[in-house]
Amino acid sequence: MSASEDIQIASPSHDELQALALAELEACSTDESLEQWRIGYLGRSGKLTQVLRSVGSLPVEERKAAGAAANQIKTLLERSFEDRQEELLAQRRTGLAETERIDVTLPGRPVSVGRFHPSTQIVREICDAFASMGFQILEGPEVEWDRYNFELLNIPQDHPARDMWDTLWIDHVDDEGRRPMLLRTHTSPMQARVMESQEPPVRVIVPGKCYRYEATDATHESQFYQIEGLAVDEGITFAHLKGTLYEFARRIFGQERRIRFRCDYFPFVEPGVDMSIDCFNCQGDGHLKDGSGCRICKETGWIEIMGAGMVHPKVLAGVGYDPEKYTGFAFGMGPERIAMLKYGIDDIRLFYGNDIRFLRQF
Ligand code: FA5
Repeated sequence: MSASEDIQIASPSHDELQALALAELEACSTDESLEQWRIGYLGRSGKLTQVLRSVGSLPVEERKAAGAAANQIKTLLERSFEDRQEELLAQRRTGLAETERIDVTLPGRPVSVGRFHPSTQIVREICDAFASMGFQILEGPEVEWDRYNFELLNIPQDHPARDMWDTLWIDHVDDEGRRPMLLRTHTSPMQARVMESQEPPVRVIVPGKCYRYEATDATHESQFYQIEGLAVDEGITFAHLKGTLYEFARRIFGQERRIRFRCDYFPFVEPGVDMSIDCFNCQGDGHLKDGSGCRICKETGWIEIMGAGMVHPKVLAGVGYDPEKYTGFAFGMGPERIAMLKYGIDDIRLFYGNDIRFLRQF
């Protein structure tokens, strides 16, 4: 094919080339196809570039018109190419605005934040109440010696009172064939530890885990918290114990609470008592307004919350305090039981059941 046959600038074949180029351009819908189109028409060996190149080989009289016509097409195609590029970009932006649209009016997704375990919360609440009355907060070992858990608390070897605490013993035997270590069954061993390490006046609160070899039920766990209280000084009387626990009960259960002490037996206190508060659910009546029996206090009007008493002189003497000079009071309570009363929880096993639905409520 000769150059003049090939290049017919003003001829219909160039109109066709232009029409074909524009139609193909219109069909390009991706960056890749657009680039292919550009290479195919405007690239170094593109169809239009070839046309332009061949203008030089035309007869002189045709060259000017042919060159002008080819340049016109080139300008048109270049502009069309840019327009199409813009169009595709705009389309993509509109698509993005649709697919990645943010509805600022939607309510936010709740962020799940951690919180303290209900046992920790109630332990802290109780400790705060005593701290504000001037008690110092201390902690002690959970693996304990028989000596502190029992002996120094006036519970010698083979004393029947040991049966009050079903004990988990550590598998270690001493020279006399006895097992001297255990998981503490109460926080009372800290009474002896504190008194051994400091002189009166003593005023401490000891929160901590305790363990008992016990079948679990709605009110008993084999691991649970206790909070111990101890105050020793010259002239401490039972009235101080009553006043302190009265104040505590009112802070935790409300200003209207009444308290009741009844005789109870613990080898390390004399006299020993259990303390109850009047039931906040039925206001001490045993029955609710609709006449139904109160479940919380089992219709008695009273709820037992702790053991307490005046520190036994033998315990004071055992740690080197002079029982003629010093007196003291002590008490021990189960914070989970207190949380159960306060929040109407009917099974203590929920505390260690790891059910997130329960834990989230606190
Ligand atoms: C004692 O452990 C004494 N050390 C308390 C004490 C201290 C008396 C100082 C006098 C002076 P008791 O075994 O009753 O007492 O336990 C005290 C509290 O711990 C109970 O009132 C109860 O709230 C809690 N508790 C006892 N056993 C369990 C258990 N298995 N599960 C959950 N809480 C328990």
